[in-house]
Amino acid sequence: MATENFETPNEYGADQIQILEGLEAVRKRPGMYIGSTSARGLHHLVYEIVDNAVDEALAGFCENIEVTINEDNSITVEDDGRGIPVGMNQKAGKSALEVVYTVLHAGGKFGGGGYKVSGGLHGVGASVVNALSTDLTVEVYKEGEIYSQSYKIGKPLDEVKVVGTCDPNKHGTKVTFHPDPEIFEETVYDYDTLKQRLRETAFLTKGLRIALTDARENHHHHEFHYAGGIKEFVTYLNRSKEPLYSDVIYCEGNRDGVYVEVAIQHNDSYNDATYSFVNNIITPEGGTHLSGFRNALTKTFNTYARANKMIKDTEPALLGEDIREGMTAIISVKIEEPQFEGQTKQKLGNSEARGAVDSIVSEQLTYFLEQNPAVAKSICEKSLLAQRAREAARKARDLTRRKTALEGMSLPGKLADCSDKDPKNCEIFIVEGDSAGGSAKTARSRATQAILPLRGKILNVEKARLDKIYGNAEIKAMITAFGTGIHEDFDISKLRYNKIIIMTDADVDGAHISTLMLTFLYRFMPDLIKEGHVYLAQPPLYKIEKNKNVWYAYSDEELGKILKEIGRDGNNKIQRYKGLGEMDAEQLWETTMDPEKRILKRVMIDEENSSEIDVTFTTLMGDKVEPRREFIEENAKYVQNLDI
Ligand code: 0RA
Repeated sequence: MATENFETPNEYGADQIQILEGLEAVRKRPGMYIGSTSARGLHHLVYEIVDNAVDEALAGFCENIEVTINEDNSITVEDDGRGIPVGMNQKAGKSALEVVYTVLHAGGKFGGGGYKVSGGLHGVGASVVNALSTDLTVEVYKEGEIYSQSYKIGKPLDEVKVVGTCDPNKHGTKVTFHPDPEIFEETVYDYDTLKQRLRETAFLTKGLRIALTDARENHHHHEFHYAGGIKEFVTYLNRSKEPLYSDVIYCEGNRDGVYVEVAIQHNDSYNDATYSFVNNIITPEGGTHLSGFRNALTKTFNTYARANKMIKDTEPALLGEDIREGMTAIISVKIEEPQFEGQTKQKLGNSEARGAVDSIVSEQLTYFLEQNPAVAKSICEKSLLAQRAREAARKARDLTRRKTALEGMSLPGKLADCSDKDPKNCEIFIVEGDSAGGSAKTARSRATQAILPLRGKILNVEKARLDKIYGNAEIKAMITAFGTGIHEDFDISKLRYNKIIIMTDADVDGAHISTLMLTFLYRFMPDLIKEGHVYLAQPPLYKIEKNKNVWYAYSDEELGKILKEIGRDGNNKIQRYKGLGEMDAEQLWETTMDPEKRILKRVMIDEENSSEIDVTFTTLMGDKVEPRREFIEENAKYVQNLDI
């Protein structure tokens, strides 16, 4: 079975052959083990190793984890846990350390209850990381001695040996690995990506200190340590919003083998920002823990509001969504054997989690509301306002529904639709301003390109309730043009255009309008973004003319490059475009709309970072000035380049 990568040295027994087959399977299908071989998979290697150390922290033996991006883009993770066992594993006939690093799924299955919890594929990935690294070295500090073993592409170079001595009080594990460039499309680590994930891990593991250092030229360093755990997570998520009350509501308990933690704080926005986790892994599709939480929340607030005469007997109950309006919450459960369900395995299935979260939250939230009547009152009042707004929105929506039924789904008057009726071929440009809209209508390829001009700034949906949103003309025009409906009516199969292209001026106002558009799409039709239908057009920043030749530059670097090539002298006239309106129809077509020549940026959502995305939108759209400035500096983050 030997291949190029796994030449078997002499005297390999059946055990070893199995191990090599295991590791070879990992190299053949890396995606099955770490999701992908893109930048995301590259970063997953770090999470696999860190998660092992976090498991040691959850077991109560590790307080510090240090992650370093080394100068050569290798990674070092050191923890101060008990150290991976180095003694002989009887069954395998070799050191337990070697088993952990060479046998697929070895983690947690040895050491007699060493691991209490472990998340699905997580916490067992040391051998996977090893198989996908050109070089890996692990050191274990125990009782004054340093044990070590090194590997190449997962294959041990020698036995586990003592390689030196250390302070007898020192204990822990240190791993350094070099991701294999033959496996990964990208081998340069992104500091901010690791920073965000490690911060989240620290929030979810209260008391644990995680340090991140970048030893490459920029020398960044951050430390994350939250004694309050998810309580501080909620404060952090609400950092650019106005909290409705100062306390963070916190519930914690153990039931039926499920450890439950919940933190809640309402703010002045209208969105539900609830994030659920199982064993520190985010569950974007929720599951039993989330439904237990929602049930407890709805029941407890209705009981309280009725008991305190805030809702009369004859009045309807609050719905869950009323209570969740403007609520930030974290649900974190730890379970020994989590079962993940759904197509993407992102939904918790364990039924005991539903009951555990429901009963712990019901009991402790009831107590909290009794002890904090002022907080209880402010949440109930906000929920009652939400209930009224919901009723008004329903009426507004029923009205438009009835209208469209009568009028046969008439398209907005300002829309210049395309003639091709197959959505696969079609795209719609949402254009800022009537004048640019006019040029775009002249320029477009009539068969496949539709144009919808919008007047001025569109409504900021972060700051408006549903009834107002449904009444807004620009928003109604977009909803009818796209054809999908929104929220619970949303149906992507009705989408009338394969590409929705936002085309705004290349200036601050244009960026603001794009963000308002994206906010609307993210809040009301997130699947359009998730499924990759939303793009940003890239108009050029400069036009360069010389001797009747014309060049366009889309960035300052490109301008420099063009000028260098054609020679900078008195004969070129450089024009800086301030807006789309400065281009005539032909120029707009050539530079921005022609599918053969244009550049589009596709807007993407990183599901694993959804809590950060939510903050991004509220930061930009919220009232506080300082966080907004920071965002604008960083704003390329959620937009990925796509050249067409
Ligand atoms: C099982 C048992 C023991 C330690 C560990 C696991 C352990 C695993 C990892 C993975 C990364 N860091 C770790 N630190 C500890 C206890 C071993 C003993 O008491 O000798």
